[in-house]
Amino acid sequence: MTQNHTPANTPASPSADAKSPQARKPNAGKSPDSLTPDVKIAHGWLHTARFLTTAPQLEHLPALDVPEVAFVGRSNAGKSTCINTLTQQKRLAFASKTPGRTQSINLFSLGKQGITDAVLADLPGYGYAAVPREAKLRWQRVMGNYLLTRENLKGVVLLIDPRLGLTELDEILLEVIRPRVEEGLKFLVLLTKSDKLNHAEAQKALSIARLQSGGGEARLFSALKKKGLDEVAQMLWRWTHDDGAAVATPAAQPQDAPEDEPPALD
Ligand SMILES: Nc1nc2c(ncn2[C@@H]2O[C@H](COP(=O)(O)OP(=O)(O)OP(=O)(O)O)[C@@H](O)[C@H]2O)c(=O)[nH]1
Ligand SMILES: [Mg+2]
Repeated sequence: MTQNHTPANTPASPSADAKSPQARKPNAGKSPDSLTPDVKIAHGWLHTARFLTTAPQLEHLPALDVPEVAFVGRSNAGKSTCINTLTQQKRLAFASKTPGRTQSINLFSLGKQGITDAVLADLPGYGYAAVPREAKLRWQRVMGNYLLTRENLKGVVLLIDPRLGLTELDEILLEVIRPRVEEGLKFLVLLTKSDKLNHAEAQKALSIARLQSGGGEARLFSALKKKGLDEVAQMLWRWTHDDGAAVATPAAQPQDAPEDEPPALD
């Protein structure tokens, strides 16, 4: 099945608006009409997401010259659901109650009028106990190499289920990317499924995540409650448009996406 999506027609003057002070204002819980133009632009841009390609191995990934943002984290943390929520598309990335659903690196193009100006990468999760040891090690190597060598990688969103906290594999990932973060790679810890926590638990999880990630950016997110959506959308927009205008390349031809069952929130 080819996944085609119609780009949203949000009026955009990205370079000017992305730099205004309003770009830093969160708008959680506000109706679309009351959102700042920056939030509308960020959401309109994310809504243009379309499937680009899937790569079971690193060498199958196309070399791209547009900024790429990778969604990484434990199996079942909510990476695919987060991408679907941010892009307002139900089945762009394959989400499932069964851990280990995403098995390849899936790329999604972003950009209006078919012009790709950034790419989102949905990575397979790690730490799922039922995966054979060999497959686990192979995947850890692939992911490590991806994070270290992907030239157009501009940002990493590490998704954590706050009820589990940072696992050993999350900490290894933090170590792997630390040198690149020091060189300017954008990085965000996103505490997913925050709808499962009460306010006090969520605030505590946020403080711990900030400490454990070395004082980096951390945010609460809930696909179910649409929490954190505006902030993350704006952040992704800024990461990929920090020069005022992203390099535009002709849109790559989308390939056929594999079939899958619809997602269900747990
Ligand atoms: N309650 C709640 N459930 C969520 C949320 N986000 C994701 N889920 C559920 O968590 C499960 C796993 O979600 P996925 O998006 O498939 O997780 P993933 O990180 O992509 O998993 P892998 O592909 O196995 O690495 C699904 O049943 C989702 O519906 C959320 O914000 N709240
Ligand atoms: Mg997934």
